[in-house]
Amino acid sequence: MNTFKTYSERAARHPNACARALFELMERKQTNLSVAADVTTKKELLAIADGVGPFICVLKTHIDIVEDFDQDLVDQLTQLSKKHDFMIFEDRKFADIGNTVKHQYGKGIYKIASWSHITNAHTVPGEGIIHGLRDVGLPLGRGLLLLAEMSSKGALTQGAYTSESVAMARRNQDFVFGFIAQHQMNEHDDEDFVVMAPGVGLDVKGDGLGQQYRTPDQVIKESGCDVIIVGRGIYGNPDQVEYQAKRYRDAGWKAYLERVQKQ
Ligand code: S5P
Repeated sequence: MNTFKTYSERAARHPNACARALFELMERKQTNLSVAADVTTKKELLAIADGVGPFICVLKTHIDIVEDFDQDLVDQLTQLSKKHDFMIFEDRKFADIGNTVKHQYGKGIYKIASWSHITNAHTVPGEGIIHGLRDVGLPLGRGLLLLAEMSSKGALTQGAYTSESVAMARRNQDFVFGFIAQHQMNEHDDEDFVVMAPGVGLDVKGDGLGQQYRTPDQVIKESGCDVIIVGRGIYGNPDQVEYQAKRYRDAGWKAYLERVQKQ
């Protein structure tokens, strides 16, 4: 099973360029940590990106919550991604018909496709959403994750919804390289979807607004996910951002090593 292979073994065999680049980066930096930097000012976002940069493989953004967004923010994030060697993932959660998401991805104020290596989409509108995003993203070498399972309590992303989402990914593997989910999704050896899992915390179980946390061990070792996405657990206390990033990086990497040693 691919779950028990190392990230570099998976990089060597992966048909999707975005997945290959991510696995190579993870092995090079020895990290499977993605930080969700959900802050509302440019200054805070850049400070977090620079502080956690050495410890992460992916910086996950919600660019539309930044009150003083401008092109300079994107330019500086891009420079930081080169300086620290991480990928940028704009967590846009597209959810409209193909024609609309094309514009949302490539145009408007944010021009997400021009700077974000990875983005994601809900599958609720059907496969046209993937085709619309692919028209814009594939020529730029971008990759897409589908939301197959959500971390929040009562999420409707289960059963047939999840399996249909996986089937959509299977039919679009040139652009779709994985999922936001809570478990690994591969059904056989020819399949190697990357799973990034949010809802990760070492100290608390929830946030009072439906979020549910599991530990890096549960996510990486027991559920076979590849990347842990951690937000408030890392930036929640501004004095401890780097300390917590190291702590989660170490916990995620240890869980991965233990998993691949089982093979
Ligand atoms: O199912 C999901 C999918 C996502 S992308 N649950 C989530 O929490 N997320 C995102 O992960 C969410 O938008 C936020 O940016 C991050 C979790 O943040 P935390 O502060 O709860 O760790």
